Amino acid sequence: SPTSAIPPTDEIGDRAEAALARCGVDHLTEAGAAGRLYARTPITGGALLALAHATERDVDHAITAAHETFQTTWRDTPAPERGALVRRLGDLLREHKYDLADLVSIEAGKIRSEAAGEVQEMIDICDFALGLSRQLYGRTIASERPGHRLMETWHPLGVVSVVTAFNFPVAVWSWNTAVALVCGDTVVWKPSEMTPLTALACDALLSRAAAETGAPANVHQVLLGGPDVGERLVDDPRVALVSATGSVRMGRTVGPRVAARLGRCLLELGGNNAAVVAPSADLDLAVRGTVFAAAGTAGQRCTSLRRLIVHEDVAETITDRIVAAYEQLRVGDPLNEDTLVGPLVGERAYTAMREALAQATADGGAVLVGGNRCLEQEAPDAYYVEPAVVRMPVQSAIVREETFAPILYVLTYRTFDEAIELHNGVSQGLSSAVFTRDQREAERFLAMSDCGIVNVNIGTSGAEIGGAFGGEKDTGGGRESGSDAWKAYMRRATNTVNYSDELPLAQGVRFL
Ligand code: UN1
Repeated sequence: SPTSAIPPTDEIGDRAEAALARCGVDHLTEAGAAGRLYARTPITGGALLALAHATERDVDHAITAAHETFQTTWRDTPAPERGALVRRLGDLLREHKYDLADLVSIEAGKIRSEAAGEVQEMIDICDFALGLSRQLYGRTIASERPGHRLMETWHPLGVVSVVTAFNFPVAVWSWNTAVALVCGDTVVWKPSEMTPLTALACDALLSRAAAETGAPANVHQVLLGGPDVGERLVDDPRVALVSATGSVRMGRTVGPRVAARLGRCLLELGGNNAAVVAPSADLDLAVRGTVFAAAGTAGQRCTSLRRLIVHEDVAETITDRIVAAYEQLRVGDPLNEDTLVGPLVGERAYTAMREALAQATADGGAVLVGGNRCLEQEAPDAYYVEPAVVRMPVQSAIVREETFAPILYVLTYRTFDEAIELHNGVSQGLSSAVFTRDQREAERFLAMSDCGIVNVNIGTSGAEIGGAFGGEKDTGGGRESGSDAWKAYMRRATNTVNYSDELPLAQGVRFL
C-alpha cells in the first residue's frame, strides 16, 4: 500500500516542545534517575523527554488540595460563574487548536484531521458545559400533602478523578472535566502514560483559564504515572467519583475496588462494534462509513468498527469495494496531510494484531487485504500496519474479542434475526450501526441492538458530543459528554418543604 516518509525523532521532539511552549508549558521538570516516565512518539518509537513520575506524596497532596478547594470555594461558587472558567478554556482551545492537535498526533499517532477533530470535541464540550452551567435543572413534583412542595435539587459531588486512555488523550479528559467543573466538582487527572505531554498542555491551558477568571488553581491537577497512581485514586475515600476509560480488564479491577468503599464509578470500557449491511443499503454510504470506522485512527478507537455483518446477496460486492478502498489507504507519518492511517501505538498492539490474524486464519478466516507491517526499514521501532479485512466463516472467539488494531471481520447473514443475533453475540456493547433503506429494519435494529450507541446509515465511530457517550454490558454502563450525563457528576437531593400550619404525614399515617 502507498506510504508516506517518516521524520526523525529530533524533529518531532522540537515540534512537540514548540507546541508545549505555546500552550504555556515552559519548564518541564526533567526527572531524576528514579521515577522516570518517558514521553514517546509512536511515529518513530523514539523517546522525546524524561518526565517525573508522581510519587505517593504527590498523589496525596493533589487529592488533599482538590478536596480542600472543593470544600472551601468551588462547590459554593455559582454554577454560571463556574461556567466562565469553561468558557475561557474553550477560547484558549480555539486559539491553541493546532498546538494540541500536534501533540495528539505526536503522542497518539493520530492523523492531522482526526487530531484536530479531537480538539474540536473539546471546544464543543466547553460550549455545551457553559450552557449547562445555567441548566442544572431539578424537577418539582406534585406533593400528596396540602401546603407542601416536593422537589429535587442537584449538588456538587466532590473530587472527581479522571483516568484516560492513549487513544483519545484530550477529548475524553475534556468531556469529563468541563462537565465536572460546571457541576462544582474538582478534578484530579491521571492521563495515559503514553500521552503525558498532551496532558501537560491541557493542564497549562486550564490553569491559565483559572487564573484569568479568578477560579482557584487547584480546581484541576494532573498526575503523571502508571497503574500505582491510578490505584491510589481508586482507593482514596475522598475521591467521590472515579471516571475511567480503558480496557474491560482495567474496569474489572477498578469497578469492584471503588464499589468496596461504596464510591461512585463511571466506566467507559472496550467495544466490539458491528455494522449490519442489509440488501437494500446504499452501498456508497456503507463503503465509506465502513472504511472510516474500521481503518480510521488505525482501528484504535473504542468505537472502531470491528465486525461487518453483511447480507449474503451483497457480501461480494461490498467486500470487493472495501478491499479496493483499503488498497488506496496511505499509511505513514500522521503529521503528513496526505496520510490516512498513522502508526499503532506500540509493539504490544502490533503483536496483538498479528496474533489475532493468525488465530482468525486458523479458525478458517481468509485475509482479503492488508495485515502486513510497513515502513519497517525507515522506522524499525515504530509499528505501521496495513489495515486488514478478514472474511470469517463463523463468529469465533477471536472475533468476539476486542483487538485494538485495524482488523475488520466480515460475516454474512441470511435473515435479519440472524444478523441481530450475531450483532449482539459479543460481551461488549458500545456502538452499532445498520445500513438499510428499509424503515422497518432500521427501527428493529434501533430497538434490538444492545449497545449504548445505535446508528442508522452512518458508521460506529465519530459520535458528536451532544449525546450521552458510553455503552452496556462489558463496556461498563457509564455515560459521559452530552445529554444528561452531567447527573453522574452531581448528587441529587429530594426536598420536601412544608409551607402550611399543619404537619400532615404522608401515606395518611396518624401519630400524636
Ligand atoms: C474513544 O475511542 O475512547 O465516537 C472515544 C467517537 C469519538 C470518541 C471515541 N467521538 O469515535
